Amino acid sequence: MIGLLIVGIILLFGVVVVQIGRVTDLTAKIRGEEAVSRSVTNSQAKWLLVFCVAFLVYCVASAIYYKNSMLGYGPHEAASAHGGDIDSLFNTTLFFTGIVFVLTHIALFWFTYKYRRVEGRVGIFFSHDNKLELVWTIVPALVMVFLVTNGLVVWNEVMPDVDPSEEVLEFEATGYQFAWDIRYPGPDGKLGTKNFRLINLANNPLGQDWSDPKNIDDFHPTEIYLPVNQKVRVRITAKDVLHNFYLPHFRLKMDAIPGLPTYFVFTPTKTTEEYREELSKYPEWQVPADPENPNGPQRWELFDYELACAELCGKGHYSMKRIVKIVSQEEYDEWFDAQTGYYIQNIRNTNDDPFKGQLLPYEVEARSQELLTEVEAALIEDDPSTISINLKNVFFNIGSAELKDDSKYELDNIAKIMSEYNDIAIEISGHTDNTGDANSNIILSGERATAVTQYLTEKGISSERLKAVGYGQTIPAYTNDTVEGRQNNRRIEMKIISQNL
Ligand SMILES: [Cu+2]
Repeated sequence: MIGLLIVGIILLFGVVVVQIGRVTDLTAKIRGEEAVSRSVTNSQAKWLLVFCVAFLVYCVASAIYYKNSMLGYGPHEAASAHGGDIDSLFNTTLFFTGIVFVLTHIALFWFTYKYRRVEGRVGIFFSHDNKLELVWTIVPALVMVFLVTNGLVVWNEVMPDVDPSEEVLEFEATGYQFAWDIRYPGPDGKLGTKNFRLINLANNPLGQDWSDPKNIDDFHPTEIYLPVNQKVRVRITAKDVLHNFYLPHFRLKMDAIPGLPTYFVFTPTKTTEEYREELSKYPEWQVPADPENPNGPQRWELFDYELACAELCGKGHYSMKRIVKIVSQEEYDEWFDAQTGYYIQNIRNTNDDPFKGQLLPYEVEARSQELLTEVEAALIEDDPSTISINLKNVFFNIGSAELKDDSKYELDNIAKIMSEYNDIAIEISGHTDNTGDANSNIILSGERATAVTQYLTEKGISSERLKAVGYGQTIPAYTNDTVEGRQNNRRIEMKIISQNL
């Protein structure tokens, strides 16, 4: 309907223009061409002056009216350490180009008025003037030199990379059609290596090389969290076409190029909360975020920094948005601790895992803590011997009592705990599932328990504090009807049988 209306208006406008032309033609014929031409020129020249004034007033008025929506003004002061420099660079440039803009327009329209056609006036023949040439070459050159120098100074302040010895938080952003993959280093603080040949959209979107230990704890969060006042280095790259990593509130914009990683170093200086607080002082932000829900939260309350793609990279370009939260160091640490590595969540012990069936340092570490907690919990019981502790990281070769290498972590931990609590004696018991001959199961489980106590003796624990028993299949802890249950039943347990030796 609106489309039809617009077409109608355009058609009518065309008809009006054609009719005016005809009327002008007719009057010209009646009054004589010359007189008509003079009057048309005069009125055009005056109207152009009016247009010039109206245009300049409109430009200035709209700039003032929309001031608080523009970056660098009102509530939109830069939220990063370098942002102020960029804003003042823009303002300086705007100051000079603004003067040129206004003067050029005044000159343009004033000249069309002043030099309109006047009966009997002839143009001056003017071929060359050295002074004029010098003036309009030197003045813009000086202004340009000033602007470029100023720009270079800011560039050199904003763009340097971090010193290798400097402590920075580094994360990586990879653009693709149409989203960002964000990757943070885990507790080791280092991003793992990547290889584009390893990219697999199902379970390795970035092509991380899992045999690199630095990759084990890298995580892929959905939101970008950064601690306030912490220097951050973003590694920026892309997987398909050109994208652009754009954080408008931090005055950060950098191309994301496939095959050519770029970076940007910046320091956020305002938390999301502080920015919201700033916005809350402006009436245009004190309105309900959802007009249909007038009592709901206001616009400023729902504000979030965001990452956008500033390259027209395809038809889903608009959807390349990610929320950025700037928080206090404590909040950041809390968020960071709650993240789980991509490898741990998606790859560990699958067929893509190069470490399948092996213990990894983070698992050894976690288990060591867990075992100590279990022992301490048993020790505060009235009768610790009622508590069976499953030694889940003790492994044997199939059908034999030969300990696998990875068992040493668990057993070394037991030795350590027994040296610390040097007044306890323990029973190590072997258990099997219900497959095979019951008697041979008793024998095998006994031999396995003995292998454990022998290892502990070698580690300096007195054999008087150790007892090995084989229970075979007599004490199943799980059902023997499932594969998993049977696997869990094949186990080594530990019990504290006496205290205060
Ligand atoms: Cu893009």
